[in-house]
Amino acid sequence: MLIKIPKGWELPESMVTSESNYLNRRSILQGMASAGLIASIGSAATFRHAFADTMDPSAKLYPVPRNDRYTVERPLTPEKIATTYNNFYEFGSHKEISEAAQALKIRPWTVKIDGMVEKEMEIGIDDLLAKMPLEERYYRHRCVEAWSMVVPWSGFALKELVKLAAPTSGAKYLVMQTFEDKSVAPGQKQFWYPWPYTEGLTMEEATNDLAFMVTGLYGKPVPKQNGAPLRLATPWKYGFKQVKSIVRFTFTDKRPITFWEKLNSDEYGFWANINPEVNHPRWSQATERDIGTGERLPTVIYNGYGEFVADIYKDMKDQKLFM
Ligand SMILES: Nc1nc2c(c(=O)[nH]1)N[C@H]1C(S)=C(S)[C@@H](COP(=O)(O)O)O[C@H]1N2
Ligand SMILES: [Mo]
Repeated sequence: MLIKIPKGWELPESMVTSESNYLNRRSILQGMASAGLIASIGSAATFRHAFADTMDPSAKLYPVPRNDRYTVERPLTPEKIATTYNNFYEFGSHKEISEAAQALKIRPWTVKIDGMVEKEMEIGIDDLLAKMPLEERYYRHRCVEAWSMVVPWSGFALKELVKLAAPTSGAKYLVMQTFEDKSVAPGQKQFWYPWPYTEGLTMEEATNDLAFMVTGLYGKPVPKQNGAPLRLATPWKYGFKQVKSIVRFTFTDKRPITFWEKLNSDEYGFWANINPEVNHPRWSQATERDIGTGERLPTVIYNGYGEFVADIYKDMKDQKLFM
C-alpha cells in the first residue's frame, strides 16, 4: 500500500505562515494591552499559571543555582515568547500548541531505564529529581526551521542520569522516547507519524558536559508545552533532537532511526549538528531569526559550542553530521 504523507511538514512556507500569524497576533495583543482591553484576560491567565505551579510538587525546588559556565551574549528570550511559540507535534503541527499541551498529565510520571544497563529500573520523576544535582544554564536554542532563542533551562547534566543507569560496556547509544497517549495528544492519532517521538545520542554525546536534562524553565518547573516534566537540551544540535516529555531511556548498541529521520532522512539526519554552511535542502541555514528580538543573526557552527563538542566528531568527516 502506498501511504501518502501529508506535505504540511515539508513546506517551509507553512512554518513561515504560522510564524507570521503568531507575530501578527502578538502585535494585536500588544495593541489591545496598550488600550487596556486585555487586563481581565491577563489576570485569568496569571491565575491559571499560579494554580498550575502550586499543583506541581517540584515547584518548591526552584529557582536553582545558576552555572556561569553556560552563558550567552544574546539577550534572554522573554518567557512569554518561549512558552507560547513551540514545536510539539503531539499537540499539533503548528506553533500555537501551548493551550492544547495543558491536557498532558505530568503526575504521576514514571521514567523507565532499560536495555544495556546493569539493572533495569523505573523511577518516579520526583524521586529522580531528588537524586539529581539541579542547576540553571543559559543556552541557545536553534530550530532547523531557522528561528532561535536564548533560554534559562534548569535541570541536570545528562551524564548524571547515565551514571545512575550504569550502562554496560557494550552500550553505544542512548535512545529517548516521549510518552504515547492518543487520548491527551491528538497529534498521535495521525498515523503517518512514527510515534512515539524518538531521539538518540551516542554515549560520547550523552556524557558530554553540554547534554542537559531539562526539568525547569525561567526558574520554575518546565511548562508542559516545553516538554514537562523532563526533556533534552543539546544546544549544538537542531531543536528536533531535543525530545520532550520523556518516559523511557534505552541503552543499546544499535543506532536508532529517529522520528524525523524516519519521515525524511534526506532532510533530518541522526546527527543534526548545527552548521551555517550546510543548508537544509529547501532553505538556507546561514542565518537565523531570534524570536525574542526579531533580529536576523549569523548562525555559528555547533551553534557556538565547538569548544565543548567539536572533538567528538573529528574522525567522522565521512558522515552526514550537519543535517
Ligand atoms: N516529543 C516531541 N519533542 C520535540 C518536538 C516534538 O514535536 N515532539 N519538537 C522538537 C522541535 S522541532 C523543537 S524546535 C523543539 C522545540 O522546543 P520548545 O518548544 O521548547 O522551543 O522541541 C523538539 N522536541
Ligand atoms: Mo525544530
